[in-house]
Amino acid sequence: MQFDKQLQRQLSRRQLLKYTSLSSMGLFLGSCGVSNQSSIFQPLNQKSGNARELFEPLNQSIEQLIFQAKNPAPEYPVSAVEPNALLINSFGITPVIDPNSFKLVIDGAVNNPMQLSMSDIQSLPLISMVIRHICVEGWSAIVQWGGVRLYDLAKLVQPKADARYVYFESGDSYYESWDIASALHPQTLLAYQKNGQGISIENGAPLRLASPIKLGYKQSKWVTRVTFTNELLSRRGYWVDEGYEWFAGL
Ligand SMILES: Nc1nc2c(c(=O)[nH]1)N[C@H]1C(S)=C(S)[C@@H](COP(=O)(O)O)O[C@H]1N2
Ligand SMILES: [Mo]
Repeated sequence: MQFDKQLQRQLSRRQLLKYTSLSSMGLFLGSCGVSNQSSIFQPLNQKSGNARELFEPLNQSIEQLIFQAKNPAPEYPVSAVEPNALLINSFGITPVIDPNSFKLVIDGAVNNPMQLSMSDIQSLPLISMVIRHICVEGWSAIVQWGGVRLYDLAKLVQPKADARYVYFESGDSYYESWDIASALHPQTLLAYQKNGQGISIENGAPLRLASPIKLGYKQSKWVTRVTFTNELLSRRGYWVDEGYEWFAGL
């Protein structure tokens, strides 16, 4: 995969230069997205000061699971976008999250738990894809999403070898869980753009899941926390716990 090689090159160059502080991340990855030189990746624990440790490839056991994942889902040209077809579908309140103070927590079965600001996230490669969003309520929409691959975030936090699931908590108390292969699939993004603009609050700002390999109810909006686990907990998903299928693959 071309993009992975690119990221790998950037990261190994960084390793060669033996940067020990993550505060230089914005400088390096700035060419790929919005640069933010003052940003630092804020570790949740003491372990993480060392860039070498953070930018290693994922461990073999997890890479194998990802390669077993199925082929890419279809993408569309930008001209196919249906700007009005994406209906807002939220079970309850619409949380308003201040993007300036927001920190995405990534924790659980990982070696380097982190809290990332939107600037940190936007200094990682910006991936854009035009995909079909499908809601089980009988509507679909071709949407362009822009954001960061969960795979790239996983490279920072380094899931442990026995991590198998990823939990997503949302600002409206929605929750979801995914198998790790689908979560780290190259087309699974934490998106902050929709149809070329900043994502609206109703569509899940500042960060929402977007992936063409899962049904609409798996695409959590207002994601505040990503937790890797080695087992599936009884609380599996807001709609899943009402009887909808857990895997919900397309
Ligand atoms: N946090 C949260 N995420 C959510 C939902 C929700 O109610 N809360 N609804 C889901 C459903 S059923 C669908 S189809 C999509 C709809 O996304 P949209 O409102 O941006 O069109 O969001 C999904 N993600
Ligand atoms: Mo949905």
